[in-house]
Amino acid sequence: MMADVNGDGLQDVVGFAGSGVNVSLSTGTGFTEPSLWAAAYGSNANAGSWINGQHPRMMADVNGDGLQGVVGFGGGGTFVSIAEGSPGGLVSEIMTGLGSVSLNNLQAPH
Ligand SMILES: [Ca+2]
Repeated sequence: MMADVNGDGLQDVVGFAGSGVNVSLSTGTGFTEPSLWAAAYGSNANAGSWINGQHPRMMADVNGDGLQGVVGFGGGGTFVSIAEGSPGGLVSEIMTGLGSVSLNNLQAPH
């Protein structure tokens, strides 16, 4: 999907792969090589065993800072990661309500 994860006003490519969240930043004329921004929300066991069609994941600016982060709806609750604008910069946050989960359970959507 497309989302501005680094707040430069350019929509970046965000993919949920087996290993987790991969991002190709927009340069305005192209995109950077994809890099892993979070080893979570992926289909591999070590990325949480998220299943396409069962565990929706989307991009949203939940704290209004202009950076699109990840919101995932796993079986165990709602998971939110705030973008910090650089690779590795998807920081998990505990979301209250809608099924609160422990930070330690970020990678286990079930
Ligand atoms: Ca961007």
